[in-house]
Amino acid sequence: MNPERSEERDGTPVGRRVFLGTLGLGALGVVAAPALQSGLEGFLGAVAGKDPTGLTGLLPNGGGFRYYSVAASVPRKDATDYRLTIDGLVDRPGTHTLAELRALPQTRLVKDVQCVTGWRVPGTPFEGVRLSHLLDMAGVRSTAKAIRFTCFDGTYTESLTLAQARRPDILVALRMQDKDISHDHGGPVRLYVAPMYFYKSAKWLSGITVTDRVEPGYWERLGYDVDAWVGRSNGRTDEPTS
Ligand SMILES: Nc1nc2c(c(=O)[nH]1)N[C@H]1C(S)=C(S)[C@@H](COP(=O)(O)O)O[C@H]1N2
Ligand SMILES: [Mo]
Repeated sequence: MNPERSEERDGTPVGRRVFLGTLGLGALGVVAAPALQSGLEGFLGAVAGKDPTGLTGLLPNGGGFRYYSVAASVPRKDATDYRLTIDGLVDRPGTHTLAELRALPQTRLVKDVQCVTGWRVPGTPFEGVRLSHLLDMAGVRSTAKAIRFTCFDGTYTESLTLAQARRPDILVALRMQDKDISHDHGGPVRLYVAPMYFYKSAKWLSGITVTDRVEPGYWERLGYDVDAWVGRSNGRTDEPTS
């Protein structure tokens, strides 16, 4: 079945075709076809949300990655409308545009990525601004203990302790696999928490709030460990990534 034909018939927006193309799902046929009416992004979101270990494994993926979103659809943002807000227990709250983030010192790390559901992608370059640098710019207050991350998908959240957030291997990432981060991988800006399971690396990052206590993130409220060290959490024994 040709998805473009069915899109014409269903009147699905053209943007859907771009998304299909990006994921390389054009030949998925029988798996994709029933999903087109409700929208493929919704289908992916539902699958990833209900069974992160299961059906998403059937989908083709670029370079070993699976694309996950717990939101049914996510708006696209680029240099014209992307903003990162930093607020909470800081002396200088504010926002950064993409151009401002690109102008800050960039750090490149190349490490394995490990998802808690089992898949691992070797030696993946991430590049961006150290989270610790952004926190220093904002001036973290002495009462601060933790960070809450929010996303412009409107749903996903993550958390770190302040001590974790100050590690040099945690980035506000602008690039992944030596390219600007694609929409599907959480671009234009995602968090990259090198030493922890990949669910800590919040996609479509839009907010960094400094708080006085850890507030468990989306998956953590559903049972995953808050301290998500690879190989030392979630009952798993994977080789550490950082
Ligand atoms: N906003 C948002 N960030 C997210 C997720 C998500 O569903 N929404 N899934 C997490 C999980 S469980 C994983 S394994 C990775 C997947 O990243 P990828 O889609 O770039 O492979 O993103 C993490 N960050
Ligand atoms: Mo994951």
